[in-house]
Amino acid sequence: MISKKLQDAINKQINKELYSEYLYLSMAAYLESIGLEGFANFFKVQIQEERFHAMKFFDYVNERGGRVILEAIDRPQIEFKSPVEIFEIAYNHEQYVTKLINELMEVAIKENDHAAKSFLNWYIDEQVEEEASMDKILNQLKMIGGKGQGMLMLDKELAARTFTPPAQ
Ligand code: OFO
Repeated sequence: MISKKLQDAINKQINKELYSEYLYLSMAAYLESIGLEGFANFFKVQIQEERFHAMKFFDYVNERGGRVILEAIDRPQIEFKSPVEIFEIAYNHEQYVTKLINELMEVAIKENDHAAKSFLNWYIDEQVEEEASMDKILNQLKMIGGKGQGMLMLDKELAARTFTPPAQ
């Protein structure tokens, strides 16, 4: 059975994962509004990643005999200056999520919950990929200066992204 302390900490993280989904959905909406459908597709796929993260926590709390409690999701940012700003925000956000996962791991260590530590290792590894994928596109955007022919090519490339559930 999961401790109350860890259950509450994971419930908070479920809320953060759902917020990530909401933030990226808001970015997809903005990108569609300025005609960058490939960029929007990137975030629509990212939304599915975030839902996967949230549901993995959801199932884990239940599996360990805990209770999932859902809280209100914060309103995400609506307006953005450019795709470069979007990826800066997304990259910073992923670094923030990494910090939250590390804090969650600290709780599991303090609770001496080895099963939870093993479970959380998946998220530790996943965050390496999450940060890298945002950073990669941010760097590409900076290289092409966020405009011109390069933008169209990148938009086309991002249109091809599809969701594959992360390896378990
Ligand atoms: Fe993007 O990793 Fe979850 O929140």
